[in-house]
Amino acid sequence: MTRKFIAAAAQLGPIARDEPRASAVARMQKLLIEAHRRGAELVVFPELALTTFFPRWLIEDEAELDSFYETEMPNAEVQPLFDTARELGVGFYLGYAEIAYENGQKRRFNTSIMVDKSGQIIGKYRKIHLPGHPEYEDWRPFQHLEKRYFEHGNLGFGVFDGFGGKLGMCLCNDRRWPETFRVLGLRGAELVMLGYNTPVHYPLAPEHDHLQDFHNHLSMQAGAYANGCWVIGTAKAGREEGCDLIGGTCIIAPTGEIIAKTQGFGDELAMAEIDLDRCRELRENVFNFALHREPDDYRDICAG
Ligand code: CDV
Repeated sequence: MTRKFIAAAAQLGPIARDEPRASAVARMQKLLIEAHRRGAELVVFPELALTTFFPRWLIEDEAELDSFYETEMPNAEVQPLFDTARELGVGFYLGYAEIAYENGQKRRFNTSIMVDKSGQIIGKYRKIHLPGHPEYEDWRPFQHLEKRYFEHGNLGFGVFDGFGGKLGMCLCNDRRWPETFRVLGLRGAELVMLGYNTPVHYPLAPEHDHLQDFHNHLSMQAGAYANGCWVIGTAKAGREEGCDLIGGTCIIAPTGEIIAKTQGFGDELAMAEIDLDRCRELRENVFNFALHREPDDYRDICAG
């Protein structure tokens, strides 16, 4: 059985604070239709793809904050994307802000889902590495309040069956942590999908601003290579509400090579053929975990 298919990383340009869900969904439908026309069976959208990146503001009114979250998936506003994808037989990854009621508690997560070609949700992930700060900090040119607006994800790094292989997910800051890719790799992930919103300006270390694109690719390419898996990383890019977000959306082969990349900062596709069997080039050789890993010497990693 062939384990090859064409995938698209569907970068979104900026989403304005007052842009309705219907508009963001229509933009994603357009990208998905074009990706299908070019042969794609899988489309990867960004983190928090339905709204602007709202953690850049302190929002104290609960109803206003809630307006950036989804309480159901799919819901009426997102259903058209599910319908188009199902009609065309295209699966997708989608990031969004989730409100979940668990044991009578209202909980907030930065979430992604994986949807198969029949429109069924086959996997869910809740962001584990939440960057930023929990309280308003007036010295910053913009806030990064993910630690205020989201709880630590409680689903672990799941690996799901789909597209003839093993699929993993993560979100944005997770890509900077080798542990993310290693845990997914140990669980057999052959393709890791992730969306990101990464400002060019990092207020804590502005001397690294010119390195944002380098660090983006460095971490994803290292994750792909060291685990012998494909990586698709999709940006929300461009100047969003006065804040510049990097682009650099790309598809990375298990060798660590970027084989497709967007060129600009707007709505744009990067596409490539994914051959899941190419993971064996690494996983049966230099990164044959069973033969060459030395976990007894890695214990500090999990010491907490
Ligand atoms: N959305 C993110 O997780 N952004 C972080 C920024 C704040 C550093 C990132 O790792 O890209």
